[in-house]
Amino acid sequence: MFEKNGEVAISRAIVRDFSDWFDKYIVSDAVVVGGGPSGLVASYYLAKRGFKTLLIESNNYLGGGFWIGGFLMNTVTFRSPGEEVLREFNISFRQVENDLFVADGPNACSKLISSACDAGVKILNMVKFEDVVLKDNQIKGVVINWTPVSSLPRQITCVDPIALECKVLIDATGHDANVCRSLEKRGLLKISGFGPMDVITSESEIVKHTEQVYPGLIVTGMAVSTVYGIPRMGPTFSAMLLSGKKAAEVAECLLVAKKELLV
Ligand code: 48F
Repeated sequence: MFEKNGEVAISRAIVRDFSDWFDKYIVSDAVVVGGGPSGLVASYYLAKRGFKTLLIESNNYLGGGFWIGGFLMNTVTFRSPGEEVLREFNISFRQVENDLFVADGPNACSKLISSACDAGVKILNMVKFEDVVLKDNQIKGVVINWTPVSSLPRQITCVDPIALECKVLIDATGHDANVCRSLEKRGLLKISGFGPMDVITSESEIVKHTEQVYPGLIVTGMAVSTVYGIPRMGPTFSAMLLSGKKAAEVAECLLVAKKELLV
C-alpha cells in the first residue's frame, strides 16, 4: 500500500528540510517572540507584506491563551471593532449584543495559526527566547535555546544557546513580557506591571501603546499592559488582534526606514 521509504529516508528528510529553512532564517527581517493571538496576527501581517518573519514559541503548541476564553470555557469574546480582524481571517463569529461578538476558541485560534503559516511565517516551537543581542544601543537579534534545556536539572543541561539576527524584534510574550524584562534587568527599560481588571480602559490603552519601546523592539498584546501599567482585560480579545496588527505596521515602518538608510 505504501512506498518503500524507510527510516533512513525519513530521518534524512527531517534533518535536511529543517536545516535548510533554519539556515535561511538565522538572519530575518522580523523575529516575533510568542505565538499567542497578538504574535500570530503581527507575524501574519509582516509575512503577508513580504518580510522574512520568524515566530519563536516556547510551547509545543501555538495560540497562547486564545484556545480558551474565561473560566476554561472555550467561547472567546470580541468588542467592536475587533470583528473587522475576524473577517480578515475568515473566522466565523456571532453577535450576542450590540458591538459584542463571540467565536469558538478552537476555530478562531486554528484560523490564526493557519493564516500565519500560509502567509509564510516560519515557526520555531519548543524554543525559548532567553536574551537579546544588543549592540550600539540597538536590538540586533535574539538568544534562544530549546525549551527542554531550561526544564531539566542544571547539571545535565549546560547547553549554550545560539543567537539569531533580526532587524526588528516583537515582544508578544503576554503578561510576562519576557523580552522587555531582559532589558529591564539591565536597567534599560522601566516596567510598571499590569493593573487590576478594567476592560474598557485596557483595550484602547493597549492598542494605543503598541509601539517601539527600545530601538528595534516593539511590544504587543498583554505585554503592553505589563510594560506600561495598563489594567488587565480578562477573556476578551479584540485588543490582542488590533495590537498585533498595529505592531506589524510599526515594524514595517522601521524596516522600510532601515532599508532606505542602506540605499
Ligand atoms: O499569553 P498569550 O496568549 O499573549 P497575548 O498574545 O494574548 C493574551 C491573551 O491570550 C489573554 C488576555 C487578553 O485577552 O489576557 O491572556 O498577549 O501568548 C503568549 C505566548 O508567548 C509564549 C507563551 O508560551 C505564549 O504562547 N512565550 C512566553 N515567554 C516566551 C514565549 C519565551 N521566553 N520564549 C518563547 N515564547
